[in-house]
Amino acid sequence: MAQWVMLMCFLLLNLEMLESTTIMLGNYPSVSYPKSCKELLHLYGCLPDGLYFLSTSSGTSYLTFCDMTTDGGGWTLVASIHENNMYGKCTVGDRWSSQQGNNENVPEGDGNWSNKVTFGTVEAASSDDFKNPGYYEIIAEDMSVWHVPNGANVDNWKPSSIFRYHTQKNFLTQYGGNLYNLYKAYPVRYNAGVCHTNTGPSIPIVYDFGNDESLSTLYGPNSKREYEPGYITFRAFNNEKAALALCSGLKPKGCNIEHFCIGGGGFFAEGSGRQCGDFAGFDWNGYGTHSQWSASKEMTESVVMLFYR
Ligand SMILES: *[C@@H]1O[C@H](CO)[C@@H](O)[C@H](O)[C@H]1NC(C)=O
Ligand SMILES: [Ca+2]
Ligand SMILES: [Ca+2]
Repeated sequence: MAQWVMLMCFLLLNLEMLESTTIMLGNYPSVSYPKSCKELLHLYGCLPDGLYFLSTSSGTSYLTFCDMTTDGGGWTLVASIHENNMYGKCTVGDRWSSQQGNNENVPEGDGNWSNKVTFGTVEAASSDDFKNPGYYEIIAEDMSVWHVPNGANVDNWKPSSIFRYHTQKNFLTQYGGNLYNLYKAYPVRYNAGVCHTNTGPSIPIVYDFGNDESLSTLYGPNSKREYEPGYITFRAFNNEKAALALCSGLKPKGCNIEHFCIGGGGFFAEGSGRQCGDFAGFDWNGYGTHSQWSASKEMTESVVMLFYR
């Protein structure tokens, strides 16, 4: 039975690929594409992972990556968080925290977690920050996350991922259907709350590559006693009330979360700015050393890709 489904899928795929060449030929402004990879997959029934055009409700088209196979497929890449310079603390390239220096007067940076500013291109999503209109346009139910080595080619993103997982209980429905709305409710702003009391949602995950143990090879050994693996957590505060946007693969238990959570507001009180940046305090005990609080080199040099379905 499963073999027949696979064969049908394969035949369909080849037919559709022939057809899709004509669609792709003219990317005219009047051409309207589906709004998400999920819609696209529903239209075709079966498609390979890869780059596809999508349209916003106002008719703008954009190219992004669709994961059409994991857990039934239909996952739209909407963002990537890339650390271009761990030594540059809230400087150029820290779009998911602040490019304006560690500054108490800019508690939210420019708020890219909860605004409609877009940046980057899908082809460069493993080499720089990426955010497309899907981030705030698509109304989704679940998320998937990939940690992809910096600079990997599109075809290699999935096979080279060091960690991949997804959620499966439609949690986004409760938070406005996407991160744009979720972060409106849980602002990534310094001093908007305190550790534990004001932690945002922690959602259980299903691993697609990796397991509970992988986390301890990726985040520092001291971090291990500060989290519970098997979750994705949105907006949490550290001991000094710095806001971090996303804790990938875990739920914080302790308050030294800057060593395993990413993104953030514009101010980190501890260490005079040493924790300000897209990957916060991943290098607290040296760059990529994987000793004490420092994340591994593998983790420090991998981009975090966010998908919706
Ligand atoms: C948000 O992204 C824009 C576009 O790249 C950038 O100009 C801005 O500085 C970013 N915000 C922060 C806080 O870095
Ligand atoms: Ca960045
Ligand atoms: Ca940085």
